[in-house]
Amino acid sequence: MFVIFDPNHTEHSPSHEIYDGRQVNYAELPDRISSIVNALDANNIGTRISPELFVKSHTTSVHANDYVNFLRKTSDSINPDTTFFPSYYITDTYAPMTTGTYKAALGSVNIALTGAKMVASGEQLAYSLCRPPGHHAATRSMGGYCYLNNAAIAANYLSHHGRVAVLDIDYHHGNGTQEIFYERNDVLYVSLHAQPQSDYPYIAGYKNETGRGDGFGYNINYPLRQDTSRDEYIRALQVAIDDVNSFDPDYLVLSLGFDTYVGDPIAGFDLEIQDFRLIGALISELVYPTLLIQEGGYCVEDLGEIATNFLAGLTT
Ligand code: OKP
Ligand code: ZN
Repeated sequence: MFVIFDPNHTEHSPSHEIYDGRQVNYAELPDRISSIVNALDANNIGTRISPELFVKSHTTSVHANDYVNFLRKTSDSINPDTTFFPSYYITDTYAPMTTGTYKAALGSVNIALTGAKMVASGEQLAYSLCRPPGHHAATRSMGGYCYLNNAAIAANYLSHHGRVAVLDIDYHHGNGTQEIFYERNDVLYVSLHAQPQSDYPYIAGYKNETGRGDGFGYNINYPLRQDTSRDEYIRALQVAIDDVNSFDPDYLVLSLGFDTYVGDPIAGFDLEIQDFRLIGALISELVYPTLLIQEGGYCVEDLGEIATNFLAGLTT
C-alpha cells in the first residue's frame, strides 16, 4: 500500500476556532498527521510517497471558480501568525484561515489526486493522508475544518474511469460531498454518522436526503444517536457496506474519519481502539480498488494506534 504524505500541511495552523461565541483551541491540529505517520513507520506499514502536482481544473470541476479564487486571495491577504474568519463562502465558525491555508488545501487535494491516479492505474489500495480534511467543503463553501473537498475531487477524477462509491465513516456527516454528488447517479454517497439533530453539521445528514433528479436513490444516510452502542454501530456499518456492494462500483473512496473513537475530544461513539480492526476487516469485504482519504479524528495521542488497527483489519 502506498501512503501519500506531504509535510507542507503544517502551514495551515489556525490558533483557534469559535464555539458558542467563545474562542476555543483548534482541534484540527498538524500533529494529527504526524501521529499517524509515526505509527505507520514504527510498524513498517506501507510505502510513503510524496504527492504529484495536478492541474487546477480537477479542483474547479468540483468547486466554483469564484470560491477557489476567494480562498487564494484571502490566504494571500492574511498576515502571518494571524487567524482570520471569513464572512463569505463559509457555513460556520469552524473554518478559520491562515496565510498558508490555500496552499495547504491545494496540497491536500494533490495528496488525494495522487492516490486516485494510482488506484485508477491498477493499485488495489492507496492511503491519502489529507490535511486539512475535506468532506464539509461544498461547491461554494468552506466549513468544519474543510476548505476543498479532497474525497469529492478524487471521486470525480475516478468517475472518468468508472462508477464510484464514496463511503463516509467520519463521525460527522459529509454535507459537502453529499451536496456535490446529490444529482449524480455515477457516484454513490453512503454515510454513517452522528444524527444531525444533535451533532455538527446540523443542516444535513438526515435519512430522507436520498438524492435528486438523476441522483435520486444514490445518496444514503445512516444517522446514529450519540449513544449508539458498538454492536449497533457495527450492524449499521454492515448495512452501509451492503449498499455499496449492491451499487457494485468500479472504485471505492473511503472518507476515513477516526473521530468515532470513544476517546475523541470533540466527538465519538462507543468505539475502542481495537474496534477499528474489526471495522477495517468489514470494509475489506468491499473488494474494489480503494482510495482511503483521511478526514477527521482528533485524539492526537491515539490516532496512530487507531490507524494501524484499522489498516491491520483492512489488509489481513
Ligand atoms: C470536521 B470533521 C468543537 C465544535 C467543532 C465542528 C466539527 C467539524 C468536524 N469545538 N465542531 O468531520 O471531522
Ligand atoms: Zn468528523
